[in-house]
Amino acid sequence: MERTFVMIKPDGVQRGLAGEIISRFERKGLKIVAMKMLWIGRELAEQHYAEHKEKPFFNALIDYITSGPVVAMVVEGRSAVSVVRTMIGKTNPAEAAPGTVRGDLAMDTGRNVVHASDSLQSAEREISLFFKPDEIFDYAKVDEDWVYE
Ligand code: YYY
Ligand code: MG
Repeated sequence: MERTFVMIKPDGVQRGLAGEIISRFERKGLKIVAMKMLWIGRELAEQHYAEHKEKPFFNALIDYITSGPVVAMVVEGRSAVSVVRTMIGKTNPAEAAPGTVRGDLAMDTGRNVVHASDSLQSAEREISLFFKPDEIFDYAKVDEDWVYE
């Protein structure tokens, strides 16, 4: 099983979409193994988006992601990194397919409601930025035999 990092961004929280987005992952059969609401400071935001430090949109991105509370999660499942990336859709919501979170719920790249790790390596890095090991739970879910053969 893989673990990936998912975050409902400030616009997702402000627009009351947290439940809708969490529901999609639950209904898919993914397991939420950690979750919390937090208000990210600039330092954590800059670490999280370190790969984009030199990009023209970096400052706006940091302003946006620190503009209100977010909901951070660790989501577990078979091929969870790629499954969740497929479910959230392309970075630009105008190009994201219908049926994806961004395709259904957003309009603008700078307000694309959700983050998910883009590789196993990013997932490990991002999970450790946001969660201590004892905030991530190992537990059996009753429907596991009905989700996986
Ligand atoms: O992983 P993902 O969120 O789909 O896109 P990234 O290329 O990692 O960019 C992170 C974040 O930066 C994106 O969700 C919105 C913002 N952004 C932007 O504002 N303008 C761009 N041209 C590209 C990305
Ligand atoms: Mg990314």
